[in-house]
Amino acid sequence: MKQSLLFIFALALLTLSSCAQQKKPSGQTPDQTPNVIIIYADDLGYGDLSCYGATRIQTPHIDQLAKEGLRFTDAHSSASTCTPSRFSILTGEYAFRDQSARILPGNASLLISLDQATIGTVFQKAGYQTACVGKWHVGLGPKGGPDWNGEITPGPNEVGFDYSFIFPATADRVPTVYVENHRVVALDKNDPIEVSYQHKVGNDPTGKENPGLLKMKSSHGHDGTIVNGIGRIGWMKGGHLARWTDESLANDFLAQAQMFIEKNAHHPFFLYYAVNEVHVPRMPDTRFKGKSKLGYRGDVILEMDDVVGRLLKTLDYLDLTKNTLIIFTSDNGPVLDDGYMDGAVEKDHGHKPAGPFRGGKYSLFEGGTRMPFIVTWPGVVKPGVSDALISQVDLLASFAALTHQKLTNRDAPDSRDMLSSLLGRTKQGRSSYVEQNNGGVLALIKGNWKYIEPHKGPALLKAVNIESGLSIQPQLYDLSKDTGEKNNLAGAHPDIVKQMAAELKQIKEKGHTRY
Ligand code: NG6
Ligand code: CA
Repeated sequence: MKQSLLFIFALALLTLSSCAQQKKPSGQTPDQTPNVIIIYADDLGYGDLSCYGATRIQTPHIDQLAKEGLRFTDAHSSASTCTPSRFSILTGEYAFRDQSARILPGNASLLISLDQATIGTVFQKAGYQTACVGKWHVGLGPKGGPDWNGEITPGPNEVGFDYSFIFPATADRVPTVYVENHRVVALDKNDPIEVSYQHKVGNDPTGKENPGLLKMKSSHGHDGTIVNGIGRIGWMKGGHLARWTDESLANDFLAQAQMFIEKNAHHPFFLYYAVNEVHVPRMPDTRFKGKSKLGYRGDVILEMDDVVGRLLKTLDYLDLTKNTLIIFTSDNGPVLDDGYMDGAVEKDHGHKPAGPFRGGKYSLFEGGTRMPFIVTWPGVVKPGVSDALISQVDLLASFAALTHQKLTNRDAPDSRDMLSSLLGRTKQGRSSYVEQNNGGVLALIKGNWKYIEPHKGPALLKAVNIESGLSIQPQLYDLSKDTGEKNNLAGAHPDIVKQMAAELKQIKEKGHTRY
């Protein structure tokens, strides 16, 4: 009798604990494993949001996130261009370790190895449903590139995402199509897609031959196939029904993000939501054209703020806000003229897209990698501002910690568990970290010091009018006194230069920094 009572008691306990494990995240108390959303903007600078000091533009929805969450002032992407930054945020590995992790053409093969941990696989192992919606730009398909007319694999679904709705590279690169899981959306077998970055394919007009057909002229490059009145990089043939309309990009991605959230309202989810804004070609939804008075660049910032607001509303509506951790950040610094005449330069009206920092996209100066970075998790993350030094490369290990997982030495070689900093439990950040430009030239930040390794190259990137941060002399800046990186102290502190150069060399040779 006693024994059977004990048995029933044990059974009840077991049932209770398994119920607790299966409990739905919706409406939970906030200390349990949350849903996680990364909103990853494109080319959005530190100074582009009103919560980061912009006065010429107002971003009320993102400001609301900043008001309710933790706003970081010293958070970084790992690179000042897209592909390496995205590679790092996804894999927790510094992208300079892979020579091919540079701005990729639209037909490049998948950069991420199938046995590599990603932020997606971390959440999958924790039992989450995962999705990637938006810009991808880390390659698709096997060596030689993807088969646009068949199964496109491997891609996001093979590296940690249960669902994906993406465009392959950038909005200015062919093919200008959506890929849902393994297929081009609205593919027409009678109009097969062909893509080339070497030579013209097909008979569609190009920006070079038919500039009269353009609704937005290019300032440099972008003279390949014209899609939706805009010249692209590269040439494409076919897929006419599948080609997107730039004006709908923000809405289309938002709709997919919302559907994924809705579908998983009663199941833990992770959403990597990589919005297209504010990358070129900037062609906002008609509701936003002219709204900012800063040209289309300002208009797409407003549009991005609007879609963020609508995403937050969806979470509210589904009663998920309380148990959702959101990170809002960007992949690299800002640029005004990135190859199209869209009014960004003429109408900047004193707006400072990189805030107080020098340089921007493509640059090794802080403007290239110092990012807006906001974390919200109501009831857990206390509102405030944090000066902790963190890098996007840390998200993988931090998410592993959030979901109580151990990483092996094969995983995420440069990702550090910064969960306490991200949640505001400490103001302490990393002691050092590495950032790079698109060509893999490196800078090391350690304490107050920033060292940029010597490298040949133009000081000014003329086409985009951005200082590259390159010099054949070593550069050393004291960021605690000189955020603008104006005063090169390398000559005054040869010992520090030597030490930092040696450390950088060791970081390169060792192949990892987490262990
Ligand atoms: C450059 C493009 C630029 C942009 C960038 C990638 C030209 C002249 N410039 O080569 O428009 O597409 O690549 O941007 O073609 S990123 O944000 O994806 O890194
Ligand atoms: Ca970018």
